[in-house]
Amino acid sequence: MGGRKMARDEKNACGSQDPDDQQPQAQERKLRLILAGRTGVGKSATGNSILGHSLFPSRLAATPVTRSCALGSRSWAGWRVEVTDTPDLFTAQGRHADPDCTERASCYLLSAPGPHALLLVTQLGRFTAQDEEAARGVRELFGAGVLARAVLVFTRREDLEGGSLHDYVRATDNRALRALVAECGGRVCALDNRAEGAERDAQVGELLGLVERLALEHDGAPFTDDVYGLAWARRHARPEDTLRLVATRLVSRGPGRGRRRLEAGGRGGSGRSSSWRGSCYLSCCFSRGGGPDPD
Ligand SMILES: Nc1nc2c(ncn2[C@@H]2O[C@H](COP(=O)(O)OP(=O)(O)O)[C@@H](O)[C@H]2O)c(=O)[nH]1
Ligand SMILES: [Mg+2]
Repeated sequence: MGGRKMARDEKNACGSQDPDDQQPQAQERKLRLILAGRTGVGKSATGNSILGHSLFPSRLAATPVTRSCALGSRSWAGWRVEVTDTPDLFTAQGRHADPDCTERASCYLLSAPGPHALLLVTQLGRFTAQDEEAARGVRELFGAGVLARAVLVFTRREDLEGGSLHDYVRATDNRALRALVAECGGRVCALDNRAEGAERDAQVGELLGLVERLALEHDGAPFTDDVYGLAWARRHARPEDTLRLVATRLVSRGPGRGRRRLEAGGRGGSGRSSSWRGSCYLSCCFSRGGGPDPD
C-alpha cells in the first residue's frame, strides 16, 4: 500500500482516455462515491461497472490487487459521478499497512469535500467477520454518522438467480448482516459485475438511482467531517503539503478520537474551483508518477 509505482490502469485513473471522463459538462452536479469493504469483495469491479468501463484493476488474487486509492468519473443522468476506489483501509490488516495514514489521507483528498454516498461492498452469501471488521473500520475513520450515507452493495447478484435481494436480507439468519442493513437505513443493492450492455446499465441505474435519492434527501450536501473540513480549507495550498497535513491529523486523531461531524449545508456541491481538484489529482497522481486528470 502507498506504492508509488503506477500500473497502467492506475495511470488511467489519473487521466483516462474515456470521452466521458474528458468532457465534464459545466452544469453537471457532482455525486461523489467511495467504495469501501474488505479485499476481494468486488469493490474495484463495482467501480468499473459504475463507470461503464474497466478503469480500476480488478481480479481474483491471493494478495490485494488494489494498492492505492484511485478516482474515476462519468456522466449519468445530468450528474458527474465521481468514484473513489480504495485498497483495504478499514480492517486491522489494512490499517497496519498504512501506519502513517497516507493512503487514508489520499482517500480524503480524492473525495473532498465529502462523499454523497459510501458504498459498503460485500459478497452475496459471504458476509464474514472480516466484513464486520471493515464496517467497524469505516465507522472509526469517518464516524458512525457516515452509515446514514451508506448503501450496502452486494456483488455476485447472479447468485440470487432472479430472486429478490430484499427477501434475501429479510430472511438471513446472519444477525450482524441484518444489523448492518438496518444501520444503513435498509439501502441495499445487488450487482452482477460480470453483466454487460443493457443488463449492466440497468443494474447501475438502480444503484445510482438509490444514491441520487440519498443525495437529494440531504439537499445535495455531502457527508463531511473535521478532516474533510481541513482538506477543503486548504484546497488552494500545495496538494502534497495538504496530503501530509491530513495524514498527520488522522494519525494524531487515532481511532475514535476527536471526531466531529459537520453537515455541509450546501457548501460542497457546487461553485468550487476546479484548480484544487486538479492539483489534488496532481498530488495523488504525481505521488504515483503520473499526471493530472482535468476536472
Ligand atoms: N461472478 C462475479 N464475480 C465478481 C463480481 N464482482 C467481482 N467479482 C470478482 O471478484 C474478484 C475480486 O474483485 P475485485 O474488484 O478485485 O475486489 P476488491 O479487492 O474488493 O477490489 C474478481 O475476480 C472479480 O471479477 C460479481 O458480481 N460476480
Ligand atoms: Mg480493488
